[in-house]
This record gives sequence, structure tokens and C-alpha cells, in this order.
Amino acid sequence: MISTQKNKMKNPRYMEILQKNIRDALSVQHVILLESRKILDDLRFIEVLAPVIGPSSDPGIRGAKRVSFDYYGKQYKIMSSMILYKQALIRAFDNVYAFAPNVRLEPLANTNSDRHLCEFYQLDLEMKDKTIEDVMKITEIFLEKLLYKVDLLCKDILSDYNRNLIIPSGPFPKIPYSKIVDIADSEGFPMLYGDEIPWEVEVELSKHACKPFWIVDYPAGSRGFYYKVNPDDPSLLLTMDLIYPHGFGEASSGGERETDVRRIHYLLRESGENLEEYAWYLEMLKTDGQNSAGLGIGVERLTRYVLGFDTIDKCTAFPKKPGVYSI
Ligand code: ASN
Repeated sequence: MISTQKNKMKNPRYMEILQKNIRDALSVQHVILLESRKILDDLRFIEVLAPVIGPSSDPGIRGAKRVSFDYYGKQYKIMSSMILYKQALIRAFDNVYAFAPNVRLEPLANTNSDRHLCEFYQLDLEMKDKTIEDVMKITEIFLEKLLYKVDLLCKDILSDYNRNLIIPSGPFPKIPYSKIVDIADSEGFPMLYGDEIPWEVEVELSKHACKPFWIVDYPAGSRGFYYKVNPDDPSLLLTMDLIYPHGFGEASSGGERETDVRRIHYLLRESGENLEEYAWYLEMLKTDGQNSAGLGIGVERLTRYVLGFDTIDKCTAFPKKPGVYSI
């Protein structure tokens, strides 16, 4: 909360960041950033600096709103995800990554969520000419190496929280979306085929898991326009989510990129998007589209998982919770 002389907050954030738990989270996050860079460098990824603003940004953000503002008389967006820009960058390099800021005005219903922030960072990866299967394999290798190093280097901090971090090795189990629909039904959260998976169901599944797992085979039309239709079964999309075990929920989402401009055009128009915002993207795909696949790993969620913390707001210096006015 903003504090004034008259209305001083008891615990302003600039005081809270002196607390042990927040300093520990930021120290662990520092190691996550440092070791991720080393591992990705070994895997021959190049780091790029992410754009923060632009004419278009990801509209497929689960009920959250994007921030628009006037940019010299034109409408610009603050990045909700750099997905479209990753597809541009992959034309210049084989493998790219960025620690990219994402701003998403989450629904107020997520104010007390243990996993939602309106401003967060995503470790975005994109790989040229790779399939969804390749991305899952590389992510499994990356996570195993990273968690091993973070566990080793942050041993003392983790032991202060009795955190016994399990280092998972691939392949992680893959659960098809259709099976989740059945499970949701039996757990008392009926959902229609094609709906987003309710958070409650995701957390329940996560609680019962002792290793990260993938959710795959989402139905066509259920997710972002930039995910490719499975050529072997056009009723499905080549997209996946990664879920942490022990109740920590979603770690990542990604997939193989759609290159069929006509389909993208149709989906954008159908969802009421302003096509002008996407003119550069459609033009790029039309003239020099590139097959690629990738995913984004939430950095604060990863930090929370490593430490086993109850809420995500402890895993960033200046958390922005939906509807809460804070510094
Ligand atoms: N990071 C995701 C991807 O790479 C997109 C997103 O964040 N919405 O597919």
C-alpha cells in the first residue's frame, strides 16, 4: 500500500522485504536466475531482452485483462506475454530465451489465490524447428539440472524451511486433457470438454502427484490462437501445461506454434480481436513464418515451489495482487 505521512501503513513492503522469509526467497531466486542462465547457455540458447510494450500482446491469458495505453496517438499494450515476439526472434536464432515481464490484470476472484500476481516474470524459451515432444524433453533436462543446482547451492536456506526438494528426472508423466475432464467430474468440479481446467482440479491433481507432470492433448479452440493443430488429429492442439507436484499447481504452458495464417486470422476475428494490432505478426508469418515450439516457466511460481512457500507474494520483492493498491 502507498503510505503517506497521515496514513502510515503498519507493514509497508519496503519494511517487509527485510524479513527473513522474503530475503530468503529473493536469494533463492537469484540462484535460480543465475543457474538457469548457465544451463541454457550450455544448451546453446541465447538470451534476449524482452520487449515490454508493443502494438499487440497475448490475448489468451485465462480471464485476465491486458493493459492498453496511448502511445503517441496509437494504442499499445504492456506485454501480457512475449509469445508473438519469441516467434519473431526465432527467425534469427535457433534457440532463444528471456526473463520476460508479464502484466495481466487478473480477475478479482484471484486476489487471495496463492499463485496469481498481476505482474510476474516468465522464463520464456523458444526453439526453431522443434516439436512439442522436443520441448518437453529439453524442459525436463533443464528442470532436473536447475533443481539439482538450486538444492545444492541453497541447502542452508531450504533446511530452515524443512524443504526436502525432490529432484525429478524425465520423462515426466503425460495426462491427456480428456482424462482431466473425467477426474474433474469425479472430484465434484464438473467441466465441459473444451473448458479451462478449474484451478481447484489442477491443485487436487497436483496434490496427488509426487513428480511434475504434463497435461497434453487440449482440444482445438480451447487455448491461444498460436498453438498448432495436431496434424494427426485436428481435434487436438499441440500444447501442454506442466504441473508441479505436492499441490503447487501450474509451472508452465507452451506448445508448437501455428503457422497457418488463415486459421490464425479466423481465430483472431472470431474472438473479437482487433486484427490491425496483429498486422505485423500476420505479415511475418505470411512472408517468413518459421516452425518453432517453446514454453514459459513462471519465475515466482518456481521460487515458491523450490522453497515450498504457501503464497507467491513472498517470492517477489514488490507483489501486485489483483485489486490491491501496492508499491
Ligand atoms: N509462454 C506461453 C508459451 O510460450 C504463452 C503464454 O505465456 N501465454 O506458449
